[in-house]
This record gives sequence, structure tokens and C-alpha cells, in this order.
Amino acid sequence: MSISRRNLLEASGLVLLGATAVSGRVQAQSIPEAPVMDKTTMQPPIVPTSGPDYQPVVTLNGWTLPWRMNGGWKEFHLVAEPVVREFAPGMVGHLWGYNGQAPGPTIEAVEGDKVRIFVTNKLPEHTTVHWHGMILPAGMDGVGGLSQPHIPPGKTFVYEYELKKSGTFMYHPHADEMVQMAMGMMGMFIVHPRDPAYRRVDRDFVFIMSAYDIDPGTYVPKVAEMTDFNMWTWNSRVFPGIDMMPIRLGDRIRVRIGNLTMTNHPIHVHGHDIRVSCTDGGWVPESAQWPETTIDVPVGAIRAFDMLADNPGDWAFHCHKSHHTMNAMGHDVRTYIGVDKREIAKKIRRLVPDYMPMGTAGMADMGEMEMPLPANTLPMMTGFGPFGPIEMGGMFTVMKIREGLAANDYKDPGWYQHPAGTVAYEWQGTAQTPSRAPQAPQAPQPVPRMTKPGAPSGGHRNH
Ligand SMILES: [Cu+2]
Repeated sequence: MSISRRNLLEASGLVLLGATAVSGRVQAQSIPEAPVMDKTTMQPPIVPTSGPDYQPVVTLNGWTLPWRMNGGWKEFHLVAEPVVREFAPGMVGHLWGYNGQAPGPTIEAVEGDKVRIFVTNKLPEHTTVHWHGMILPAGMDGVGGLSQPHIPPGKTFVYEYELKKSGTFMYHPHADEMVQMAMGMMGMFIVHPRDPAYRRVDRDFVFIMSAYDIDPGTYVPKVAEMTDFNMWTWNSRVFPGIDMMPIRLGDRIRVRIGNLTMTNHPIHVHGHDIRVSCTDGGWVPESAQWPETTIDVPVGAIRAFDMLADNPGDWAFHCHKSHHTMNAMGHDVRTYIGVDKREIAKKIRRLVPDYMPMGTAGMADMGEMEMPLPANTLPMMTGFGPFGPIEMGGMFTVMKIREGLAANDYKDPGWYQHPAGTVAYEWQGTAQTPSRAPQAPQAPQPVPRMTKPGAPSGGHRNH
């Protein structure tokens, strides 16, 4: 059976070879280098040195794939392969990705470019690449079985098309999708407008959202999970592993967000209003934009928002589903608010001397303590700011808006120095106890009976 299957694959490979022989485009050329990235921090933007000018993007905890020009073609080389991705210091996932990382590198090109993308499959099973949102010939759309034969392990296929429109797109397999996307295979594809002035911004950030279910102490995502994920990531990173976003005061910024998780994410910006400027369908006309502070990014979609960074400070930027700003250890914990666990804790300590009960007042004590954890997992809420524990995880980072940063300077400027008198402070005077309704819980109060004036009144009170 495996032999006949291989024969079939070889036959389809021959068909493809025959097709390229007709066009004669590829055989004469060598395959471009496939660069590998070994870092998980945001790499500097690749500023264009030829062709139309554009403001290059930066990818949170990611990088842009270098290319080469070959005749009239912009050539890229993606290698689909198993990778080890660090989610944050202290935890790695054994994922599948491209060119050494998951997600794969961001691809950047310009409207009107002819791109030739070599895809080499180093996975143990077949794959394809679908170019999500692109307008292209049906045979380049990357749906295995429908628009092309699958790319067998060890083989390289070539995609060639012209970039018909500018905007924000993604790439991901359309082959054994449930497994390959659950394993982290995806990336962003930015097409800049040919007119360098069109919708130009000063800083352009990019990331893609993915979710994983990785039990504490294990390394490989459970690929069949449909709803109960415990790692909610931006570019396969979780807070405090997600890059901070340094922004110069007064810059116009854009943030482009792809969603390949199984649920929507309401992405929230503090201290500013924002407008959706681009989706995977194209640019949103300015007359159709309205101000928001939270934009919902649906499943299988892209939202890019534009923002004028006119308010200096350190501003939280996060998914507003509170479970998505928690890490793995935050799932399956019981609620103990209001439960006095002192007696039970004494008994448990006879067996486990360092046992610490958690969550009797809330969960914040979990953000302060450095608890012993199983191997390869992260605390549910973590990270420290200038005023104490931030108590976050997952899809959370900070926009650091500062005066005087240089263009394309993405170095962390440190914590914001607040002008005197602009930080919430503790009241130092005498605090009168504010008047309150009787404290709950109490026995139900008897409801006063309404009595008509002049009616016989046994229980009538003067009130
Ligand atoms: Cu979310």
C-alpha cells in the first residue's frame, strides 16, 4: 500500500515537472538559500534598498524572511520542519514551523511584485502552503488535493504569482490542517502599496495568534483539542515572553493581527483610540472607519488597526478575554474565594511541609509567589512592573510610548518615568467608613407590610 502511494506521489511529481518544463522558468535557476532564525526576539526591520520605498514591518518575537531578486522575480525559500519554540523563558514547545521557528518568518513584498516561493518539506508527512487572502491563479492557492498535489516529505514545490493587491495576508498549510496548524505552522505575508505614501505609518507591528494545549511537564501540543487550550499566544509567545512595543511619541502606528486559533480575540489598547484600517480583504475606506479601543479579531481573519501614539506612558495591550492573559497553570484551578483553609492547611502540612493554600482572597497571591512548578510550564500569572507583580500571562504586552526615540529604534526604553503628581496614590487623611447597606450575608430582613392609613394596625411602626 505504501508503495502504490509513493508511486502515485512520484507520478504527480512528474506531472508537475512536465508543466514547469513547458514554461522553462525554474530549471535553469538554483534554489535560493533558506535562512534559519535561532532567536525569539523581534529582529530589526529589513529596509528596502531597491524598488519602491516602504515602511518595513517588525514582527513581535519574529523576523522577516530575506529574499533575492532573480530576473523579474522576488524569490523566497520556506522550509517546513519540526522546531523547538520557546514560549517564554522556562517553557519550550516541540512544534512544527518554518525556517527554524514557529510561526514562520513574515514575508514582505510590494504590490505588483512577481514572487516565486520555494517550499521544501522536511516534515514527516506531506504539506502545502495556502496564501490566505491573496488574489492568485487557482493552481497556486495551495489546497492539497484540490488545487495541487501535496508536497511529499523531502520534496520542494514552487509557487509563482503576481501580487495583485496590497494589504495584510497569512500563509498556512492546507494539508492535514488540524494537526499542522495545532503544531504551529503559520506566518504573516505583508504586501506594501506600490505608492509609498499610501496609508503610510511610522511603525508597523505584525503578529499572528495561535493557541496550544500543552500539559505542564510535556512538550508536544495535543493536536486534537478543539476548545480547551492552555497556551494563548502571540507569535507562539506568552507574557512575559512577548516583546514590548517601543513607540516614539507622535508616531502613527499600525498593528496587524492574524488569528489562527479556534476562537475570537477582543484585542484592547489602553490610553488611545484606534481604527481598523485593513483586513485580509483589503484596505478599509477611511469613511468606513470608526473609533474603538477594543477590536474583535475573528477566527481565520486579519485585523490591522491604525493609532496615533499621542499619549506617553506604558500602556497595557492585550486580549480582553481574561483567560487568554493566563498561562497553563491557571487552568483547572478551583475557586476558594471566601473559603478559610487554615485548618485543612495545617493537616496537609503534616504530610507536605511547604504546602501553601492559594486563592482564599482571590488569585493575586499567585502572581506574587515564586511557586515550585512542574517541568516545562509557566506560572498562571506572572511578570513584574515598576510597582509590583503585573499578574498576567498569555496574550499581553506593553506599548512603551516615549519622546525622542529614533526612527526604527525598537530597543526597550525601560519603564515610564511618570511626571510628578500623575500616579494614583494612597489617601493619607482619616478615612471615614463609607456608609453601606447592611453587610451581607445576613438573615433575610422581614419585609415591612404596607398598611393603609387608619387601618387597624397590629404591626404598624412609625417609620
Ligand atoms: Cu483572546
